Amino acid sequence: MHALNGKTVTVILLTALMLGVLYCYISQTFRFVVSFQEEQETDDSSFRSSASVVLKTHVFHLVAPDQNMWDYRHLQYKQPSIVEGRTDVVTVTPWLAPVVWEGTFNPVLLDSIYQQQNISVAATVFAVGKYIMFLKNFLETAEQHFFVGFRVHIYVFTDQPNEVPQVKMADGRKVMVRSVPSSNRWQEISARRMELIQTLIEEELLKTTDYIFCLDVDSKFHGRWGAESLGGLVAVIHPGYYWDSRSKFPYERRPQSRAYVAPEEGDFYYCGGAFGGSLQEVHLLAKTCRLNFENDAVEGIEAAWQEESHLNRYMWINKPSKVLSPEYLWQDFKSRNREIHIIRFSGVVKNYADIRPNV
Ligand code: 48C
Repeated sequence: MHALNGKTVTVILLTALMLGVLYCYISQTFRFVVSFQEEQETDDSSFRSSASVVLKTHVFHLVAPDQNMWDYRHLQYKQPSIVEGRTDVVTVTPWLAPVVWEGTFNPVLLDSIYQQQNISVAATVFAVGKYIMFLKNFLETAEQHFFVGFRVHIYVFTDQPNEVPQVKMADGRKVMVRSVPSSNRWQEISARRMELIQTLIEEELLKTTDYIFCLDVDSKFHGRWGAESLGGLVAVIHPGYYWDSRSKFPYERRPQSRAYVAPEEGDFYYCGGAFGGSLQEVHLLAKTCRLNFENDAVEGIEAAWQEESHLNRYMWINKPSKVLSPEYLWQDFKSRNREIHIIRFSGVVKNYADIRPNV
């Protein structure tokens, strides 16, 4: 047998090295997969594929994404702490729902987790009568701040569909216009939103959308509103009352109304102009508020702040699973309090006498 020449030996050694590297990589990856699978087996004894576990619990299964194909490093970020953080605000409710404030979450981490879940988000906004004048700023600022980088459909309900402004939107984001009749009572326009949200969910969203947020049109976005706001039933603390005692909240106080909240009851005062969550939760909220509003009307009573009163009664009984701070619906006429580190969405200054069909 001829002695192996130098070149052949080199080729053999290089091939062996490549095979060794490949083996290490595959065994490394396989170990993770097997360990995850084993974990599932031991966790729930009967064998279920990891995929079925992820599919079943995708809502609560927050997976940190790989940075890239070739190594198993993940997103790097500042070490979190459970002993150092914001001390000027409360960040959890008595029923252990998070209260979202600036500085309590990592937006890059959250986006990297939820981008993988391929979620779709809907928003509803009503622009009836003279309120159409607010729509352009609403839509343009939503494009800059509301779930940027996600699939978003904004449903605009209006009595003037031809007046809806054209706004350039990124891929996967679009405006859907729905015609609604006008009314000569702003209270009716506002309250009817619950019925229209309920039917929109039933007729169009249940099979296509994961989350929905229902927002006032006479407002603009000024900062990020993103994946940190996702949850089952999501409420927004009203900027006007979060320092007040509950007896001062403008709840409906007449026991005859289905929106009634007694003086010693109530957690927070929530906005009617911003709420959301999963399709199922928001459908139940809208349906319940609509029915209670209609049944009150049959008995000749209209709650103090229409559907906002019914929403507050609903959230007293059905606790929200995530609470957004007043950063998520401020009021431009107010000066910024020290605990408000960012204004994300805010009601614009307006004269109701100029824009409401009746004051
Ligand atoms: O679209 C209208 N037209 C009206 O004439 C009265 C209310 N509305 C909608 O209802 C707007 O979407 C408003 O944002 C919402 C009720 N909210 C407000 O009027 C203030 N944000 C309190």
